[in-house]
Amino acid sequence: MKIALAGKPGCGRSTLFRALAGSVDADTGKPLTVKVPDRRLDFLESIHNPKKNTHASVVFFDVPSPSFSTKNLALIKNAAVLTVVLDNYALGDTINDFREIESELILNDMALCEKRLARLTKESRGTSREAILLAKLLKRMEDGSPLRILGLDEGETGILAPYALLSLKPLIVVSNRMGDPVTPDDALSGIVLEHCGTLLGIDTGFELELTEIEENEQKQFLESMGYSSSSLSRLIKAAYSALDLIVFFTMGKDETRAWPIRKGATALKAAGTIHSDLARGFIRAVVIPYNLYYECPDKILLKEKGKLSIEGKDYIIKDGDIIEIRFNV
Ligand SMILES: Nc1nc2c(ncn2[C@@H]2O[C@H](COP(=O)(O)OP(=O)(O)O)[C@@H](O)[C@H]2O)c(=O)[nH]1
Ligand SMILES: [Mg+2]
Repeated sequence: MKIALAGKPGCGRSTLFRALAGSVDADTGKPLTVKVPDRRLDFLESIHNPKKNTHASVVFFDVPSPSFSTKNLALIKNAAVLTVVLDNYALGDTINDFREIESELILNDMALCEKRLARLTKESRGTSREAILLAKLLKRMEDGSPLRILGLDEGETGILAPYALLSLKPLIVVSNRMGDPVTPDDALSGIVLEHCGTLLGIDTGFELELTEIEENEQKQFLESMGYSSSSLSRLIKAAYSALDLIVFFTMGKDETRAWPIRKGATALKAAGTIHSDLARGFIRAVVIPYNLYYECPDKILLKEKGKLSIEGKDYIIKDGDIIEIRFNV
């Protein structure tokens, strides 16, 4: 999963990037791949002691200034989630900056939709499903609505997917140095909510300083300042939630592994995520909810107690399910 970090010059984007990298020397010109921290996976690893423990990962990009130039927009288009950093520590006016950036995204989307619509009209396809949709979207964008607030259905987002429209991307707004938790009466929080974004307060300067001290002291420091967890954890959690992702696990002597998957995915889909053979030859899934396994990390005992669920291909995967696919190819 790719997450773009964008914002106005001096907003603290690179400071956040370095804090996420856990190093003041991190090269902001390169994508940063980080493991998704997961205590549940750590527990599974401690039980199985496997040859390999595979975390889910995310990739952060620091989109250079100006973040919304044509050249840099390509970087944002490439990302699954757009994170906009707002300067709330120095002279920044977060509400004004947010509005400006949002307009930038909308204007870019409008230009693209207009171009595409003109082309469809020229090819006498002005009454096609796509053309009608584009005309509808343009009308809303003219009124200042970003596409992510329109509640488009799957068919519509499917039509739009090739255009990677910016204001349709899941949005996380980082108010740099606003403190945590975000106060609900804050004007910015109201606007971000209206725009269907997720607002996080992150003190990027403080988080970067934290990377300089011992790891076990970091947690204590965070808590003493009233932060629930590191900016990395909070950003990833927000991104997973914005993308409707949950996690299931597989475990064994060779590998314990976390697999992100869309909420609502079936056991068959999960099987295919692991390997296409598992989907092709799917027989059934053996499912153990993580909490059950945490309390009794012994599969044989769980089986004797009748606690293993045997599920078919239409079973809906739940967050934290530990699954084993029985298959035959
Ligand atoms: N005190 C303080 N300084 C910050 C914070 N975030 C950024 N800065 C400073 O603001 C300047 C610009 O930050 P930088 O991350 O390079 O901005 P960018 O242009 O968005 O990449 C740097 O001198 C940072 O040290 C913060 O949360 N607190
Ligand atoms: Mg920078």
